[in-house]
Amino acid sequence: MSRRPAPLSVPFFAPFFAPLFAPILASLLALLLALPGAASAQAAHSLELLQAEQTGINPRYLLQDPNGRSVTSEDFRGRFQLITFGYTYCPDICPTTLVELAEILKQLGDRAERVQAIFISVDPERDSGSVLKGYTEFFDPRILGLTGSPALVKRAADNFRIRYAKVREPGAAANNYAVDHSAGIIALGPDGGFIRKFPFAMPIPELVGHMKALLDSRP
Ligand SMILES: [Cu+2]
Repeated sequence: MSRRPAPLSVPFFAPFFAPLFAPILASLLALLLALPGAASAQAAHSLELLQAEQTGINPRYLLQDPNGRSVTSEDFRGRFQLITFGYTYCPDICPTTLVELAEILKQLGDRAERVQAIFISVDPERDSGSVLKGYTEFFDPRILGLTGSPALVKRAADNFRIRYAKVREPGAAANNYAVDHSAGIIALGPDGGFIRKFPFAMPIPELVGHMKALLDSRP
């Protein structure tokens, strides 16, 4: 899925926005929590098999954390990974998805220790380590922000079949652009293998239900 938001003149995540931002997040969360979830476990399982066969995802990345340390997909062996791609200036998709990741971690309680949530920025030019860290921590300190050189980011996105492209209005300043990007959350298992992709804005009760089932299936 791809969206084409209008380029922003100010970053979505600006400290002076925080007071405005909290009520927006609260209403977004209320909306997501209210949506019904009804997929049966059997149907979900069949869907996962189908997706694994069809996606062609190679779930590998080599990127950097906000402190500049190298992080690879192998670093989280033994734990599940929930990975989403985006950028901190994103007006809608990324905030929604990070609210979802934060809620999954919260609702899993202690079991969240077996899950690493990861936000990969496809906008390394603007998403410096400190910007990325501040952004993910706003939602939940357990969400790890990763990015890297444009080449490394491109390779990771290609591996995960994620598309992204800058969109700049004619005449806009060089650093004033939006980034179209694929949405959704990709789940990797404790063996590092691709499990499934959760579509954008799947209701939180469904996401949590799927994650509990996954944790149960691989004790
Ligand atoms: Cu986004």
